This record gives sequence, structure tokens and C-alpha cells, in this order.
Amino acid sequence: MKQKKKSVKKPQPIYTRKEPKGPRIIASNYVASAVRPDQYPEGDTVEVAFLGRSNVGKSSLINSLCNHRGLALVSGQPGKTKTINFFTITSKEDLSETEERRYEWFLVDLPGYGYAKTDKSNRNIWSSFIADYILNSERLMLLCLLVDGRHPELPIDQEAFNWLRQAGVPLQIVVTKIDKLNSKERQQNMRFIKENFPCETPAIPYSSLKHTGRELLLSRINQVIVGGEE
Ligand SMILES: Nc1nc2c(ncn2[C@@H]2O[C@H](COP(=O)(O)OP(=O)(O)OP(=O)(O)O)[C@@H](O)[C@H]2O)c(=O)[nH]1
Ligand SMILES: [Mg+2]
Repeated sequence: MKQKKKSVKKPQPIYTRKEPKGPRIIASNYVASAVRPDQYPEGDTVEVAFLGRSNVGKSSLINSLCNHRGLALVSGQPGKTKTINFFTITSKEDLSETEERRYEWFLVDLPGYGYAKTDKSNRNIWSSFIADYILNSERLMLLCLLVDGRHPELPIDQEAFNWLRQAGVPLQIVVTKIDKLNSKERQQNMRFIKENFPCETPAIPYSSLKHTGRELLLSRINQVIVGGEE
């Protein structure tokens, strides 16, 4: 008799109602994919980008942050995001019972680096179109560099961090998949990241599965979008 195959269901994020103080995201929509500057969407709004190794959890984090399942494509296969993907975001702040303020900004999902199947002759960390975007986008006000909480010691992440620091990009380190660590590992790895990825603001531990760190990261982004409107 044929045995029935057991299906192993991967845990899925449960979407959240918890929102931080200040502006909160009320709408998020995909707007464009680009590999050249003339394909970037028009506008002069503030931009917040997400970068990290392939499979580090960028797209999952974007969906968790926007509380929008399926906004960015998530995959167990590394190298899923191949283009620079732009999303328009509306954040709304209630100033009083009758007054509100809205902020329009772009969220940018960048292709992952360090994917083994990319061109091995390319000695750069990432393709030149990604470097062009990071170095030339006048709207880019914050780049969130994602580091896998389980593997903070990978040389390629250190290389990426050094490159970004040298280029003077405003950085926020986000430590992903924190739900996969026990408290001892978490403490050890966060200490390692503090020492090896020093930034103006502390690294934010994040779980897209549980939305851990969401309020902290949204508050950090709010500083940028509110500041950018002044
Ligand atoms: N347990 C857990 N798994 C996660 C988390 N974030 C992402 N994952 C899983 O990690 C895998 C990769 O996630 P993606 O969000 O597609 O990663 P990415 O960085 O966008 O990958 P590329 O687009 O290929 O560079 C998927 O199987 C996700 O379900 C998290 O916080 N916790
Ligand atoms: Mg992706």
C-alpha cells in the first residue's frame, strides 16, 4: 500500500495589529523594478533601502514591516530578487482628532549579494547597477543592512559593511531570523555585531515571523521620513 506523504508546513508569519507611536504605514504598493537609473520611479520623496546577503530575509522583512503579505516575493531559494524593486509607502500620523499628516516615501528591495551562482569572475560584492544605485540615488536617506542572526561572522557581510561605510551611506544594521536563536546565541551574536558593525544607532534584532523589532525599526525609519519632510 502506498504511504501518504507527510506535508511539512513551514511556519508562516502572523500579521500584526501593533503599531508604533508616530507615523504608521497605511498603504504599500509595488511600483517599479529597475536595473538602470532611467527605470527608477520619478519623484523626490525619501527612500529607505534594504540590502543583505541572498536569503538573509530582506523580502520577508519588508512584508513584515508593511504588514503586507506578498508585497515582496519571498523564496527559500537564494537569489530570488534580481532587480531593484521600488514600493510606494504612505505613512499617516494623527496629530489630533481632526488633523493628520501623511508622508509618501519609497521603500527599496535590493538584490541579495553573495549568491554562489552569480558570475564568479565578478570580483565585486554586488553588480555595478546596485553600486550605482547606492552611490548615486539622491533620495536614499537610510540603508538597512541585514545580517543573518545565525551567521554574523561571514566575511562577505563585513566586506559589504566596510564598502558602505567608506561610501558614507547612512546605515542601520538589522539582525534577521532572530527567532532561530536561543537567548545565549542571541546575546553572543548581538555582541559580535556591535563590535564588528559599529554604527551611530544600535543594531536592531528582527524576526519577520514574529515581528520582533518591528516597532524599533519603524521608529528608526520614521526619524528619516519625518526629518526628510522638513
Ligand atoms: N524563521 C525565520 N525565517 C525567515 C525569516 N525571514 C525570512 N525567513 C525565511 O528565509 C528565506 C529567505 O527569505 P527572503 O525574505 O526571500 O530572503 P531575501 O533576502 O529576500 O532573499 P533573496 O531575494 O533571494 O536575496 C525564506 O524561506 C523565509 O521564509 C525570519 O525572521 N525567521
Ligand atoms: Mg528577496
